[in-house]
Amino acid sequence: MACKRGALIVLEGVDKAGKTTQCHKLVQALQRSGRPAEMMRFPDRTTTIGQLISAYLEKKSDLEDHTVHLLFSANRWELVPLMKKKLEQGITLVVDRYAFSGAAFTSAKPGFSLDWCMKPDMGLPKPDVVMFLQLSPTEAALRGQFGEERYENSVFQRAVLQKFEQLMKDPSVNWKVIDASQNVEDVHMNIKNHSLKAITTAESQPLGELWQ
Ligand code: 2DT
Repeated sequence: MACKRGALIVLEGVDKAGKTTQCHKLVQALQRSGRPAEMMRFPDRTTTIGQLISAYLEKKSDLEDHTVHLLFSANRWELVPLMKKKLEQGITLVVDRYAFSGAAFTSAKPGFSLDWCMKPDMGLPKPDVVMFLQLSPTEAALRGQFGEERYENSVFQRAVLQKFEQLMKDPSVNWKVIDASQNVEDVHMNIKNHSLKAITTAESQPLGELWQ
């Protein structure tokens, strides 16, 4: 019998919501319970495309806005064969940001429609669940200063949050909103419960295609 596929689990949210911490905790918890799981993150700054993106985010280079949007998308597409292979091997992938960050961040810039921003990512492997770690801009600010990278300022983050809210209205995606203002362990339990359900569902369902 072919092995059951792993689940594609995505964590999204504005800066400081705790995505990376929660991704690590989830992978550890799944592994400890005997479920194969690995973490991925986008942008994946290790590839050639990822290095161009990283230089842009660190403000070491400037890139035209459409161009960088397409690079973020290309950075996901270049990893699709690896993602599919791992999922087919029964490995659950826990992903820190995905196409939703892509669409939300670029469409928060002037002159970009959400529709245009979603197009390059249409057909990507569809997550079995997308958990949005919700934190108000006021609470995010209480968690400390923003860093020095591009996009790390409260005005832009508010615009990004509005775009995420628009994306979450799409019923074709299995969104779960997580209250990220709770303590780390409570957030973790919440995320783990949704993930276990997604893993069970994924076992009997083929991987879908995003936004189509
Ligand atoms: P972190 O590496 O700290 O998560 O920051 N971004 C991300 C985009 O603009 N488009 C995308 O497609 C993705 C995945 C969000 C990465 C920064 O890059 C932004 C914050």
